[in-house]
Amino acid sequence: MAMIKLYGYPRSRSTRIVWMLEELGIDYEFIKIDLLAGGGQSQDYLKIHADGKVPAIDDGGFVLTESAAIMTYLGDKYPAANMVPKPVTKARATYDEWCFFVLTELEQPLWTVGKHTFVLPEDKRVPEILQVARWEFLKACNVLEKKLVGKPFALGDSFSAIDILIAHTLRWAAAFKVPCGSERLDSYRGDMIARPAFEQVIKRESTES
Ligand SMILES: N[C@@H](CCC(=O)N[C@@H](CS)C(=O)NCC(=O)O)C(=O)O
Repeated sequence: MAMIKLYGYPRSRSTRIVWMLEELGIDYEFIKIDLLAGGGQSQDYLKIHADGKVPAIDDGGFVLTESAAIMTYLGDKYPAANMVPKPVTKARATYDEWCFFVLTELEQPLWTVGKHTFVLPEDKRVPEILQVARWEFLKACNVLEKKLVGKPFALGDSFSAIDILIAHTLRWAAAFKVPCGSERLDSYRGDMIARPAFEQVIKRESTES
């Protein structure tokens, strides 16, 4: 069976997939798309990802993009690791709820801050948006804190792909110097990144840099 190919760039959203693959214990080929050197816009890579972004995977000819979709696909494909609840269950519906919450409520305002401070070309940045985006992020963090009350992990007692999605987003917030305003979320993030699989992520990404 062909090894899964992961198209990524260190410390980007492809880190979520590296983490997922390390938790699953699956061998994979990391193909670095050098975003800073314009690698995403090469004609070859645009055939894999129409917008030239990472992550993307190629699993024996099946190409998939979008970090949360890839994590869910991998969790379904390797169910023994219990990283994604079985399809057509209430647990899966709750998992989907978490995915959409993280991507649309938590990540979205944070990414707005990122885009308007260092990602977009300077002439496209709108500094006035930063204050409201930071406020929206804090509001989402407040909801996240409530959703985690009494639980070590998002889905309850066991670690799942959702924890990767959340911890990765909170780590970005710390790197972007956007406060989450919550000691609980700081300690949750610390607990998640203390996992041995995350140590592997750091090692793998440093060899690919
Ligand atoms: N919604 C996508 C977002 C992917 C995305 O924006 N990736 C960034 C890196 S974190 C990228 O490739 N940016 C390069 C570009 O915008 O050209 C996902 O979650 O996979």
